Amino acid sequence: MNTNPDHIANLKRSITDKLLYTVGKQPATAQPKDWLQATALAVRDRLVDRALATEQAAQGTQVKNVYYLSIEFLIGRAYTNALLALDIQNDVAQALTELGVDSAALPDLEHDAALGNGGLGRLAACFLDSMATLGIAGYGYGIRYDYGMFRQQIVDGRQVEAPDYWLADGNPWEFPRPDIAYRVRFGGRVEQTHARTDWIETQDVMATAYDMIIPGYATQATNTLRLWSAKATDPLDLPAFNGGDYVAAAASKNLAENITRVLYPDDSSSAGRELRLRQEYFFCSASLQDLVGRFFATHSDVEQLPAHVAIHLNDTHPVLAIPELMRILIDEHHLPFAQAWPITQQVFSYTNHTLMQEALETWPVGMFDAVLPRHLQIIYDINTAFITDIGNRFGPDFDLMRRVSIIDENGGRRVRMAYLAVVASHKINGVSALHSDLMTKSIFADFFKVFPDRFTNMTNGITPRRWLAQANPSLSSLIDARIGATWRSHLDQLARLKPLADDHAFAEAFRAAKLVNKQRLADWVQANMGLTLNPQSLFDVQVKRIHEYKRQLLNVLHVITRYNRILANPEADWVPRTVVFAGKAASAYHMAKQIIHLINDVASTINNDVRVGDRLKVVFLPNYNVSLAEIIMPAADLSEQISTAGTEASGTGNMKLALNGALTIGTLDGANVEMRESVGAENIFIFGNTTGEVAAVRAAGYQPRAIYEETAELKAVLDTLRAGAFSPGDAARYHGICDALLDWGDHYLLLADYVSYVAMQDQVDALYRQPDAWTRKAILNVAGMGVFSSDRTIAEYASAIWQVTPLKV
Ligand code: 26Q
Repeated sequence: MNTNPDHIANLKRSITDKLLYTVGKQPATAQPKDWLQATALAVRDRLVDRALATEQAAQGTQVKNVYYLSIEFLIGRAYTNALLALDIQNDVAQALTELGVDSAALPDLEHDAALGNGGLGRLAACFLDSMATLGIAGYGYGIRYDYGMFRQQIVDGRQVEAPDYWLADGNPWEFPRPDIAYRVRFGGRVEQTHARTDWIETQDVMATAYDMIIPGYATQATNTLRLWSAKATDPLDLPAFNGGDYVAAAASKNLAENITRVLYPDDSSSAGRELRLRQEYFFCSASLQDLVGRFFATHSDVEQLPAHVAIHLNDTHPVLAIPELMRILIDEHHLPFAQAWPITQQVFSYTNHTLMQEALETWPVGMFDAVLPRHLQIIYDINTAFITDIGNRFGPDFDLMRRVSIIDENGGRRVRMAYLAVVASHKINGVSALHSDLMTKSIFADFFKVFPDRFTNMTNGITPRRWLAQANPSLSSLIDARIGATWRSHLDQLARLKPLADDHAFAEAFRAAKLVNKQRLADWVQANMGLTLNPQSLFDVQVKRIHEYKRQLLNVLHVITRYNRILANPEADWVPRTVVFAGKAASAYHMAKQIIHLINDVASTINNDVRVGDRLKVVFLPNYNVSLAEIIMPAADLSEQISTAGTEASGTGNMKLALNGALTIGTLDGANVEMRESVGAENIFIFGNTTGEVAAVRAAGYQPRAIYEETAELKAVLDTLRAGAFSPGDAARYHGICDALLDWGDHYLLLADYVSYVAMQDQVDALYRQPDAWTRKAILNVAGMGVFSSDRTIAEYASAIWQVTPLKV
């Protein structure tokens, strides 16, 4: 990371060249944005050199390619990440300084690529980073949305959605490939003549490719993320245009191109919208045409496909890739079904990310037939072959056949996408040990009996490059000074920090680094919200999508409890706390939006109550995204991971926070279970009902109102909420929330966990009063997080699922 005069001279020349000849600006008049654009392009050239080297290394070799299909890639910013990968942060900073530019101001001018909702999309981005770093020949395939995840504004305490114009200043990181374009067909009808099947009279849209280079760390290797954008087949509807109706002519073009206009901002319910189905097929079809074409460019024997191609389905959103491959093999390469099917099964694998019924994708057969008639036929054929096989193996168990059928015949007929994924994949994995276990006992219990060997676990991970090296320079340099710098690509080396937990000087420096990061967040809040935070207070952080199962509301119940206690006993020795929330609600999710409103109402009540003073502050940070997460994660003392046991598949924010030295307060849910094992049970605050206890509580006839009646503090909290203490002039505002907890069954068992949660929060305070003991545990958390690198996760996928070996560049 030392600066090199030759490099700096070269960089200065390429940056000014880009500024002049590509951006078209003079140094004297260029704005910071222009300099960012020019610098990004200069940096990109260096990535291109690496991409070409990677391509050359792969040439002629018969490596197996991994294709990671995901409808979301939540990448965030690329600039700082590219500098880190190329190890030229200091050179670029120096070059810009010599050019008279404030280099520190540039990163924040870049728009986030927010092409995802949350955990699933961010996981895909971490996986690309790790595949490149490990030298796995991989491609990401997804959608280039014109508008990514909406921008969240908070107006009068409520979430208001605004469009995300992420491409407004252009995107220096993408390479448009107008020559790489595929026709994607929709609708029409299927004509069967003898041995031939024709799908005809379709409405077509072109998919055009945009590539992004994904650099690996400490390697020359790069991978490609190929995103598809919809383009009308004809520039304009010519008959309409010639008939004089210019507007109609342009409208049909818009209709086709609407397919990739916007990301669905919903991560929790399958609304069954036809445009969503079209998005899914659009990117699956383009990706399959592309990769099958790449295979046949160098091979002629289709039986060799599974030896050279692994296709991974990130949840069910890309499941249409299965019937699409079958269609290509049968209709275009004239394979019989019985030959195409085993090839397909060897190629595909599938990750499940949720057990929640309402998030499982199913499509009405009628809609499916109208949009993809040929694929529906193929799915029927797959289902028939599968059910016949079940009959042969298990006898005429018609109830089992009905239960596992890809077509749900209960009520309106629907295609069950998860079942299609399971039937067509040779491996199916969950994303944490607990989740993978529950998966085989709940939604896939019947399939687990039928295909026990297909099911496996791949515990999630996060990239240490973005989530420690990049986001937390102060802690990173401290770690470097003690154990060297190679943890960036060998995160298990963090275990070498364990002995330092008792090293006084290290602990002091660790605390100082945390304080720097807390000050940085406080500065952000001051600048963006005009609110002053005390960096000496305990920063208690819950940042994630807003959802009932994640129980932000339980956190709020604790905040109000604490508020009531402070008012009752202001002179007690309070540990000052700042409770930080951030996260977006799906735009149609009423209860989640109510929770945001409540957090903001509680925040303004408490923050403006002079009796509280510095003892408690509450803040809801607007527009949570990857870039904001990079500021929040390093600043947290306490990480809230408090979902009802059995509901959070893994969580990855839990890993980011602990890696940055936060202690976790959490339930035994998702990857929290494995985090407890790694960091030691004495270094994590676990509370609440376990999965088994949750089931028992429900089975015994859960009575939240009884808990309310017998828990005086809880009763006081809900009574003040109902009385309108946080919504002056609108007492009814939170009656719905109170009713959901007391009268509608408290589906996520907040009240059942309330007492143990609040008691555990008292223990958190007690520990925070002992800075040495706290810091010791925080260091042991960092030291124990090595296993949660996405490099480990991807190495496991590579050997156990994809059967690929890294390629050395
Ligand atoms: C489905 C149909 C229609 C519209 C939208 C969707 C949709 C989109 C996104 C459904 C779900 C998602 C995203 C799910 C998700 O982010 N799941 C999270 O995945 C993480 C990575 O494995 C886990 O850590 C989290 O526990 C899990 O909630």
